[in-house]
Amino acid sequence: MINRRTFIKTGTIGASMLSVGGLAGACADPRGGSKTVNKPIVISTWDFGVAANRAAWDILDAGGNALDAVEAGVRVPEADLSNVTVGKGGYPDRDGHVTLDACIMDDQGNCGSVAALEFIAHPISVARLVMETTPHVMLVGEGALQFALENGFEREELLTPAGEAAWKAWLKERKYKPVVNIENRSFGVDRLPGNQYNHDTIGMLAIDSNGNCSGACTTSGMAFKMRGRVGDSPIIGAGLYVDNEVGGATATGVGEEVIRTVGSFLVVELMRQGLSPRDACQEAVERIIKKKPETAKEIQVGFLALNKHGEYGAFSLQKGFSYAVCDRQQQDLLLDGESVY
Ligand code: SD4
Repeated sequence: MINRRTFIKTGTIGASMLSVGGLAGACADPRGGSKTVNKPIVISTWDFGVAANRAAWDILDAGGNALDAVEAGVRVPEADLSNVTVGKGGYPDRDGHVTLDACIMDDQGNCGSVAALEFIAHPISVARLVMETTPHVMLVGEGALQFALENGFEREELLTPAGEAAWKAWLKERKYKPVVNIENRSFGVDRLPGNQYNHDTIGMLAIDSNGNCSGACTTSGMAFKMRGRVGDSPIIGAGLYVDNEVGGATATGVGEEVIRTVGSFLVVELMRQGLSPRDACQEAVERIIKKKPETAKEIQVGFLALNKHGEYGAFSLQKGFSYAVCDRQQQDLLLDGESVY
């Protein structure tokens, strides 16, 4: 069954009606003709995407580029201590260590990534530095920390008293079972420490006024994961993928299933074949069900996509996957994507 709940907090139109922005330009349509481009635009996952989009929008609105916008945007939840699974304040792994994953990708196909990074509050900026100053794409663990410190990032404790309390509560039962939609504040789930199982990622995609697309993705991953566990979020093609000819996609939810299907790359390739962002996301979700039908009933995975025309869409396994949109027409739009269950 397809569920659709659409909350428009401000603004006028929903994703299905979207096509043009106030300062639209023309763009070659691979299927022939030319299509109006809705730009600039930024979209991101979950309720906290609204605040993150605002920071990105400030840059886009001033004519800045999409790469700067997505980095600035996702730094907002990274710095938000009330957010228990992105950046500082994120829940730790099962041994009490907060480890962060992030990646970033620009319109030239450049990308950078860090995984299992400790003691650095803004992994997205470290990922960008990996992209821009090293011959590599990905640094992990100790090496990523060393690189960050050598480049002037401050070493700080990321485990907050709230995170520690949640971890100690979790230790009593030691059960690893991610809760569906814990990210969605309007979904009636208490996000405070008593709520033991948490997962949460911000994925953000933007097109700037030059029509160029970039994306960023950052998370502390699944709460109480095994030490050393890395999810989809820092993996290019899984948690995030951008191809400036087509658009971009990002994922949230149980990363193991996203990695198995190379989800974000799949969404972008499906858009290349002509699918709308929403339909491409649906197809990627259905691929997960096809591979693991029983697991898929129990978990959440959501995809969010933006094509070169500035059209966007989302689809998830379970209902309740919210995403935020900001363009010339509406700055604080919060929508709920469709879902399978
Ligand atoms: C992970 N995909 O580490 C992340 C977690 C997440 O919403 O997105 N939660 O698997």
